[in-house]
Amino acid sequence: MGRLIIVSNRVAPISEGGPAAGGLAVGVYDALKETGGMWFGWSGDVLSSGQPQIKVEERGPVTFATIALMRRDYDQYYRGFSNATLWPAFHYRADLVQYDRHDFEGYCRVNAWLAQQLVPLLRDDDVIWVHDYHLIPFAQALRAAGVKNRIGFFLHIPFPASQVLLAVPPHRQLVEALCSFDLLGFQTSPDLRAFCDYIVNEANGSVDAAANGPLTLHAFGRSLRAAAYPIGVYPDEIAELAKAGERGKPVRTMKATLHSRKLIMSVDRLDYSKGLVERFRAFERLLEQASAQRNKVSFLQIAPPTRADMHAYQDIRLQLEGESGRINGRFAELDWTPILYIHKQYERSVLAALFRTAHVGYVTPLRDGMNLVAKEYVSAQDPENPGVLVLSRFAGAAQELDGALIVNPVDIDGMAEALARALEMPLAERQARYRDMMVQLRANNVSVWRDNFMRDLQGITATKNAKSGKGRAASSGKKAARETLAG
Ligand code: ADQ
Repeated sequence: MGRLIIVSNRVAPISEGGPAAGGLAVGVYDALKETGGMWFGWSGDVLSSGQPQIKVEERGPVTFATIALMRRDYDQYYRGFSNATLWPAFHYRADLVQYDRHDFEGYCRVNAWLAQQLVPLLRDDDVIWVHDYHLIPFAQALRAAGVKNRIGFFLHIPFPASQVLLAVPPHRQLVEALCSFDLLGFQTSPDLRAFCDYIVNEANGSVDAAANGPLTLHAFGRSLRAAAYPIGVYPDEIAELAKAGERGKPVRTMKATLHSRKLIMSVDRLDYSKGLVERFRAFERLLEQASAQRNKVSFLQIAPPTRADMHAYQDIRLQLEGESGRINGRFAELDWTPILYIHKQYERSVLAALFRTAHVGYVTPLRDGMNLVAKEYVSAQDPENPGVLVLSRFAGAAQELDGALIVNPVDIDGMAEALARALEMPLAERQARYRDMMVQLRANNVSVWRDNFMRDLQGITATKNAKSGKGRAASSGKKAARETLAG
């Protein structure tokens, strides 16, 4: 097999075990460090003048090839079309969608430019795996540059229902561009279904169901494959990190602060899709309605700011600071602050150890492609005395984690009830729910996610080359590892 070439907007400056607030960085790096290969993308630097140059660095089995963006490219491609248009639309926030046709032109221009930068680094047998919404036109651009390699795409965020996608003016160009990939991967079957719905009802295309393995789609004069590949974590590695950190300083400090109170814990990038305001209000409702919980429970919200130069993100930050101040002002006592709201990033080992200390993992996004925090929280628990996951039905993870208490993140009373139930849940029920979820997390870890996607991508070429038409090998049978439209 040729090298695996990962392409994503941001190539994270990851040092082993260090902080990496972003699910794509965590998942992709975990997947790539096992197989080795190259990771290509933006360095995170923005230049006001000069000419960006590719920087190639070897770190263990992984070669990092990064390049800076010019200021205008950053504004149009990253802040503009990717994060002011696609991000809100794909998270069902049509009310927040901002569209500027010049930003879309910039988005396409940067995709074409990045593709041209990658071409000289490619070998004929490389397999290219492109990640996320910043790079939807990337395969089209590589094909225009004559690249014939297999190219797959994985969407880390939700794929919206057609009626929501139509709010993005160049929706048709975007879906046509997606059809230049050989294989499309989505987080869940509802995302896959939404994409197929667009293909059939808006693009006049067709979908051939498969008994197992990816669907075959025909649209815009091309045939491609598509399936759901839910991203995972390494649950046993996280469990070890969490156990090792149990007696560490962060956990000791946290326990000293708690004074035997119970802990509800959330970790998110500070983003309006994560449902933080509703979450704070549901915690407030818990304190209002279950007065016995006052001074008996604290809520730790860790939320490092991201995209801080965008208005929508400044707004959510201000709103949350207002809410936490208001709720603390209302309920705090001399020896108790109900909400601890922290903006810092932490090392993965510290987060894992804190998760193990928390009686409730409180993960309630309004929409989320998957949500790795939900999976990390469960993985970090002590099997003898596990905590309870309270999880939004709109996180992709809710498709898999049946053992969680599933909530609707706009139902403040419902979430407050779920918190109360989680805080009081008997040990036997907590253990049973934890065991169920761990079976699922182990069966569908990051390697399974990567291997299933890569096998299907390789399988497409094998089928094409051999012209056998016999399709791909049978699946490994692991539940939810590859869901089809029927799944
Ligand atoms: P994100 O929106 O970033 O990811 P998520 O999946 O929860 O969301 O991943 C966040 C990651 O960053 C987790 O691994 C978490 O531990 C880490 N993290 C968050 N805050 C941190 C902090 N303060 N310090 C250190 N680490 C922190 C996108 C999609 C998701 C999808 C992932 C992966 O939006 O839906 O699950 O990609 O596909």
